[in-house]
Amino acid sequence: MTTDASRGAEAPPDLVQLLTPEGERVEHPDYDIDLTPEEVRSLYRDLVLVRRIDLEAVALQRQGELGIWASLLGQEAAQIGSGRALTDADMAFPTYREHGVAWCRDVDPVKLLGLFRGVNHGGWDPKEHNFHLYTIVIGSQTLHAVGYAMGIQRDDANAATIVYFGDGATSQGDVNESFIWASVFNAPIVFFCQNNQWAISEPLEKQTRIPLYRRASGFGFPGIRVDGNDVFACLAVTRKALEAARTGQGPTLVEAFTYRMGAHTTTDDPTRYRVASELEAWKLKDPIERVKAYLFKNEHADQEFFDSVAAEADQLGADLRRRCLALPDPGPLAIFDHVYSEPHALMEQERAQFAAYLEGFQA
Ligand SMILES: Cc1ncc(C[n+]2csc(CCOP(=O)(O)OP(=O)(O)O)c2C)c(N)n1
Ligand SMILES: [Mg+2]
Repeated sequence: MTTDASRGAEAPPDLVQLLTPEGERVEHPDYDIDLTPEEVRSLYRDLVLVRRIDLEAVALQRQGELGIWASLLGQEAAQIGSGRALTDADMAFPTYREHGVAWCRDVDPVKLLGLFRGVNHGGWDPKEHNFHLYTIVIGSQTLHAVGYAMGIQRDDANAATIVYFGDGATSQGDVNESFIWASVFNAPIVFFCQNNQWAISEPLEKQTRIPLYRRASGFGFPGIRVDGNDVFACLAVTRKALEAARTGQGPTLVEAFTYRMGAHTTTDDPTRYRVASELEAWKLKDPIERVKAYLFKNEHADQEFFDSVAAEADQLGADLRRRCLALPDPGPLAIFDHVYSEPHALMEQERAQFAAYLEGFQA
């Protein structure tokens, strides 16, 4: 079966791109962006550091220090571009792979590791960062996000909501229901779909016969496909969609066309279901290399800059490792914390019962 949502090296024609894989800047009539050299260097630094966090986490899992890890390798630009488009007042709802967005929301990466190490039950305070907890139940966060968006709409807040989900999630009922609610209530939300071409071992053509962004028109709001490996384009497109949401123009579906370069998680082996040439073709579209090429070509950064970012990444990796290994195991009663935001009679009762049970071992 063929599909126009090609997974290969060919870029689909309807893709918003502002920076080619070779690092050439291109103009787009609807998506203008004016970035200073310093802003581009800052985006480059973000991309490199989140890739390093991810690499260190994969290594920690391989050494038995994390239970599992869902790698973002290849999706850095989609996450940094969209994450840097958010204002402090905006609210983001992630899946389980949005480590780059977490970075943009100032969530300490060791908190992500704690979750995957199984030493905490949530990770961070969503209110503190305007970044919701990771969600494993595919697509369910889209409904939470629409509810939140309808809330800020009623509060008349100058804010928008963004919700992240994958290509596979678009087949879930929850996601389609959330599209309907957002559409008919004109909710201030951006649906940010990272189409990384795979849902574990299921390829994109098992989810859709048409490009995913075109689904939006059936629900009554705009859809746009952006080069998910182009941090400039992801920033520009998300910024515009968030601004539309904030100014009463309702939802937008952004399909970030990208590729999951690693395994689905560390428990998966993609060599069993996809061919090596596909990965090789996508390596040529690496989201970091094109920004590096752009900075070099335009003499916006010298070798000293690239060396200093690499050194910072090494230091971050080492620091994360040290802090991960030092994370304390929680006491068994911690499982009852934060279940509800306020004291709850049933929780108190269950906590007391479990405490009494544990005391039985201490004779
Ligand atoms: C409701 C539900 N069904 C099935 C699963 C098992 N599952 C975990 S990840 C995944 C694939 C998700 O693919 P996609 O939405 O493309 O996101 P990606 O992992 O590629 O980022 C599935 C089926 C789940 N977690 N929740
Ligand atoms: Mg996917």
